[in-house]
Amino acid sequence: EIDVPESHPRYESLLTRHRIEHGVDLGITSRQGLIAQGRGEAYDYLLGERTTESADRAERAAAAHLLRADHPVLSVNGNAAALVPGELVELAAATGADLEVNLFNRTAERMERIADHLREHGAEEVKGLDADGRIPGLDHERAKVDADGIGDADVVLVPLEDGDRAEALAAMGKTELVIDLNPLSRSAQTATVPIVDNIIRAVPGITEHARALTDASREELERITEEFDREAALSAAEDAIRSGDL
Ligand code: PTJ
Repeated sequence: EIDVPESHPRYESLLTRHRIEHGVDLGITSRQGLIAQGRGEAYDYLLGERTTESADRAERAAAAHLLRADHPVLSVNGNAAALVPGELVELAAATGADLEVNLFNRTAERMERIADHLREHGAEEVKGLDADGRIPGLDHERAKVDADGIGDADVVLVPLEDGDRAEALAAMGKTELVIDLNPLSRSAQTATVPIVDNIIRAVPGITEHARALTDASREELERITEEFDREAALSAAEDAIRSGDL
């Protein structure tokens, strides 16, 4: 593991970097994933490397959507798999969601390695390898999904998504929960629930809310999802960045 004292002011950030680097070494994370992480870190720094109150509300709304869904699916790419594999397995268990590997830079080898990595972290079933469904309006590789996975889902959690695919999934009428530290990114802008938080904190945050809401009535879950204000969440994130109030 990594030799950084926990008291180091940038401990979490250094640990995260190490996980991403390790992900590249394991053939899970793409080299572009390193660049994406750097971009995310810059926003996280500006947000004070914390879950804002507004992001916490978004995490609660995301949990309510997952619990309400007929068929929720958590989409997993190379960065998510390297950073929060066990946490994604826990969220899937807490909400009854499927896990599906869906890659921007898709290769058969990375698909297999990510699926294995999730299984090593406790996943029973991992979707994405059949690739017998398609997202309309996208070029070939990124469009591949499982017909009985994302293809059939009504609610999809897409962490660190690229804008085109986020838009195409939204165009299919799916409820999209997006984790992205950049509130101005197209994926955050098109999401039903934009969660502007580091995936490292966001996934355990959604799980915690899902556990607290396990016994909530259908009406209560509906109220939470309906009361969520996506525009307010996006402007709160932008305000937090601009205020420089670290
Ligand atoms: O594994 P693959 O092949 O599917 O590729 C995945 C990446 C992430 C490389 C690919 O989807 C990509 O290039 O994404 P982008 O366009 O760089 O977008 C990534 C977004 O995620 C950016 O807006 C970043 O700010 C954000 N981001 C990066 N790291 C984190 C993050 N958001 C939350 N938590 C992070 N740790």
